[in-house]
Amino acid sequence: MTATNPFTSTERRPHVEGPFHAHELGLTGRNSGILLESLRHDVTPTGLHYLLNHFDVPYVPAEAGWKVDIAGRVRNAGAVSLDAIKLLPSRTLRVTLECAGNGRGLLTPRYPSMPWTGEAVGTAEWTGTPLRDLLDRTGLLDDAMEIAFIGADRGFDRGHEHDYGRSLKREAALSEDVLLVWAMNGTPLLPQHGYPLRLVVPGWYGMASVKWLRRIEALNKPYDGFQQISSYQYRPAPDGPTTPVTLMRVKSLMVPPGIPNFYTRARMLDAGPVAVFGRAWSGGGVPVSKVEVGVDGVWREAELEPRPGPYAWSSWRFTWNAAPGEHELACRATDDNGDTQPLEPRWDSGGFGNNVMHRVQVTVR
Ligand SMILES: Nc1nc2c(c(=O)[nH]1)N[C@H]1C(S)=C(S)[C@@H](COP(=O)(O)O)O[C@H]1N2
Ligand SMILES: [Mo]
Repeated sequence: MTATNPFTSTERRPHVEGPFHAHELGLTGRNSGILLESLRHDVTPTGLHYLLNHFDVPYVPAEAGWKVDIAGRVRNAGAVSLDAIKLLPSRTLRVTLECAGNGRGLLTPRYPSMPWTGEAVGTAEWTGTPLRDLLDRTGLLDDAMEIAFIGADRGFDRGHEHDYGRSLKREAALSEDVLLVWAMNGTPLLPQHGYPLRLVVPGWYGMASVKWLRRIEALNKPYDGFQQISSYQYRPAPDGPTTPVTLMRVKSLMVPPGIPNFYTRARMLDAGPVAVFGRAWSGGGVPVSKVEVGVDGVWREAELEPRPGPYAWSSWRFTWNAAPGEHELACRATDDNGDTQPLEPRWDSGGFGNNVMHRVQVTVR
């Protein structure tokens, strides 16, 4: 690879194979995934929730004085204080969030970015004001077709300097489930999760849920921020057409049974009945209809619990009669749209939306 100046090069980074680059390892040190064993918790303890920050976490010592600028195609533009937002009616929603890049590190070749394997997911109780209530008070003009959300973090990607920002179409933004959130699991947001205010867009991949929210702009044309049009686009062929990344795809994960090998994370367990436990979810409020567990390629249906809310993962259970030897366990979910997790990763140029089945290698003694 020829050395290019990352502040001026607007090229997409060339795909790589094999060993992970020091820059990828640097990103895995900054952005953590859930520990698979903590899938047991219905609500992920806050410190175990996954994390994805593109730039630096803004230093916000206190929420006093935090304001959100409301601008663009609205009747009443101006700054609204967080205090005023908190006085509006609030809701708490249990939401499973997953990073759109989850599984990127499993693709060959892969795009050099955060090389998630499968752990970029978590479920939290998010408390905030429906965005709709704020927009109703602000008054959207008839020609406002998109609402953009801008965070307080800024950086460069592929030569573009920008504040992290994303938009929603007017109709999506006006759903009562899109929240301006100030609390996670009953306590103020942690700095790394967007303190003091963030957006949470249930059912969507995580990139839509803009943290450190400081500006809301109503637009009469499509938002053209970098994270909207240049990143977060599916590209099944490197130079082919793109489609925007939006709702989460159906997915499942299991708590790896037994005890781990420290380095490989392969599992060791005793022969006999094993209670295998996991989670499954899909996007857009679509329920999971079925989870199957594969033992050495033979699939059987798991017992699926009803989900506790339209945006929260479901739990599932499966009893495996483990016989001595080497085995591969796998799980895959299907949702009410009839979408099923693929057995092989679907390649994507930017590494988005990889919802391949989850596989775990097990030694039974
Ligand atoms: N301002 C801002 N918001 C952001 C991001 C960011 O880097 N900056 N990352 C997004 C991405 S890609 C994801 S997956 C989620 C992660 O949210 P979490 O770190 O609270 O789990 O935040 C989203 N919101
Ligand atoms: Mo993400």
